[in-house]
Amino acid sequence: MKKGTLLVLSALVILSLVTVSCGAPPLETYKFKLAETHPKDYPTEKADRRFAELANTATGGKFTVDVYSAKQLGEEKAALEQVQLGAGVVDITRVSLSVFSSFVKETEVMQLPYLYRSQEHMWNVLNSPIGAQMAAACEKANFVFLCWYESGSRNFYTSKPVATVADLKGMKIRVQQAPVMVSMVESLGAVATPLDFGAVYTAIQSKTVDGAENNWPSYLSTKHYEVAKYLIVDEHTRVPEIMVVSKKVFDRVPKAMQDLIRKAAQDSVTFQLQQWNDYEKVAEAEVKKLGAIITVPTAEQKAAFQTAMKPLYDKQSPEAQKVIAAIQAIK
Ligand code: GTR
Repeated sequence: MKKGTLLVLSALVILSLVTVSCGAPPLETYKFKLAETHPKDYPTEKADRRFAELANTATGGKFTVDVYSAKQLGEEKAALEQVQLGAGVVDITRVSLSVFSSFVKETEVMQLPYLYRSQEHMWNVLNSPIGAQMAAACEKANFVFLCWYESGSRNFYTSKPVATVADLKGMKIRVQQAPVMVSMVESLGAVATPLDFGAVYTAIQSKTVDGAENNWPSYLSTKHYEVAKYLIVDEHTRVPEIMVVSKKVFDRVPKAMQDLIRKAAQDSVTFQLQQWNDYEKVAEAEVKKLGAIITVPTAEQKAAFQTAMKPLYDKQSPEAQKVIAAIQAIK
């Protein structure tokens, strides 16, 4: 090798060593995919995007979340399976705790009918050590908890008029894929049909089922009011929404960045709650305008729903009974 060439090469080696030792730390960036079942601008979808924005800003652009709404990455159960697997198809998902509970048994208790006295009570529970206990339980199933979101209360709606518990007897009701939801509908003498969210409209239309149950915003966004226009405001459950990230994927993110991501998720909660409370009222008014026939049960009729669902509490394990008692004791 010529002397000149050798000199140039040595200079390049020295230069690169200087760059490595004195230069900026390696720029490592992460891009996660988030699966959301709801369409664009639904309160949870808006909150997913707020979380993505907050996390991106907090990490100086190093962490990006792409939100795939309207089940582009699959229905909730399938999305959870992917998150659990951690193969990079779905990294984060926002789902209903009902669907989630079949993956993390401890959380089942959090969706029992008439468990929370109000929205405020539910949030006091979620923000208490019980909420933290549920969040920690996710890790055993390869999920890392990010945050809870609001989802209001759920009512039954059917293609035939329903005013009392007795009217539901023998009716086929779609439920989320969750054992507690199946037992709940069975406790009313109805037949539970677990189905994916996206299959419900056609199932009612084709008379595979006689009805379903959900909150006001989902009743509107899915247009279920078109095929099941009788809604009874029995408010049987308050089921929190949950956002989780794949443990396998999240473990690859540096600890300091993980903390910023968790904080960003927490910081999106107030925004989601506000969006929810506003949209819930809009949705209720809208479905009424669009022809839904709403029955508000008397206190006595509503109590009959509660009484019919009581056996579900007795069926709970001793550990779940303890959680129920602790929840009831929270103000
Ligand atoms: C909605 C919830 C969805 C989905 C749906 C269902 O209220 O936001 O995530 O679980 O209910 O009934 O499948």
